[in-house]
Amino acid sequence: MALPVAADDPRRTRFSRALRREATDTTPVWLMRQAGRYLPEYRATRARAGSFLALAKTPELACEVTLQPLLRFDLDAAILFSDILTIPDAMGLGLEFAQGEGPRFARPVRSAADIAHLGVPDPETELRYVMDAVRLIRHELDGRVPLIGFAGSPWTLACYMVEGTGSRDFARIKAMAWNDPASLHRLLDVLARAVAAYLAAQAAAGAQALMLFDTWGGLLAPPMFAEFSLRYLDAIAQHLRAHVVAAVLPLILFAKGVNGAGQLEALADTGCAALGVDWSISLGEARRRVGARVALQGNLDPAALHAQPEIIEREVAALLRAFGPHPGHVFNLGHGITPEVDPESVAVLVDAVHRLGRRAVAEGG
Ligand code: 1CP
Repeated sequence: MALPVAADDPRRTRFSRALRREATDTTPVWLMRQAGRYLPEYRATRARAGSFLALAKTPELACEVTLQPLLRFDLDAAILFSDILTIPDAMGLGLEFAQGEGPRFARPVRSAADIAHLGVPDPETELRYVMDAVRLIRHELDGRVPLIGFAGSPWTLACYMVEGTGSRDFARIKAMAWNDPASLHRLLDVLARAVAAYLAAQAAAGAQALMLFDTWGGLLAPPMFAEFSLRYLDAIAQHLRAHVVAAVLPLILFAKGVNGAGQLEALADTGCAALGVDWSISLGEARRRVGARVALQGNLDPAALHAQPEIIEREVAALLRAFGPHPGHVFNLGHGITPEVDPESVAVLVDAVHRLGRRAVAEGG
């Protein structure tokens, strides 16, 4: 496999340096869901595995699909191939993915008694397949680019656990937030402990950056976001700072749809290294709001990958300009790549970021 690079290759460190807001030769780029259905080789490996879950639970295959986008594109980070729903699965909810549908739990969490039964899974036994995948990927990457480990936020995991499946509005958990907040807090508390242990174990297994996905944080109005999501993101960040290995790793918080009313500032106050930003706010405004305290990761509309190559380049240039000539930008989409994207468009995007990012960096200093 043609992955290893020379000891002084900037790709080894560009991403980590940008997260620490240090100068880089050009803007680093990786893409959420960079390993996934838009790649024919991913679809072939998944067919060989038999199902998405078999793929995620077999470390050799998870490693193979993690590396697939890196063999095609000049990306600056790898992200562990797994899913946020591994934790509720390990808690005993019975995760299934029906062909062509989203996730579904056989035993969703609906009552105080259901919540009382949940325990914190031991990452090195019940989630051993994830840790084995992290170790194997690190070995195969051989230092070419850093590996990102990740987990879902307690709120986002609870959304799926209470609803039992994906949803547009997750009405059941919102009803619980109003009608039985004490039970919901018990659920979020056990999830925060599980997520913290899981991320710390990924760090110990070799992950070099950690990312928390709060995909559904934006369903909550600001006071409820503070109470039911931010509070637990904060608890996890604090826990990781006390962990011998995780403490030195950059933590990226991505809370989709959460840009208003001081929320970005509050997320930065957790002490995280970087904020993932969706495309509903300009990077320039996000930066003005949080200052130089954290790096920013984002935030191209994923649908821009359906545009003509010249338009993709134009959008990349506009986004680099919006961030401005400062260190501390990791280029990404504002959410995951969709399955219909042409891989050629991803090549155009990655190339444009590196080419135009050099100029953006040079103008800065
Ligand atoms: O059919 C398939 O092959 C399954 C599609 C798929 C993939 C490629 C799922 C099912 N999960 C994944 C991988 C995955 N999931 C990664 C891998 C690393 C990467 O390349 O980025 C990551 C980071 C996730 C995280 C994830 N899973 C999130 C948070 C990020 C986000 O996209 O908002 C969420 C909400 C999930 C749940 C989930 N898993 C899979 C699907 C289709 C969904 C979404 C369901 C819904 O619409 O609610």
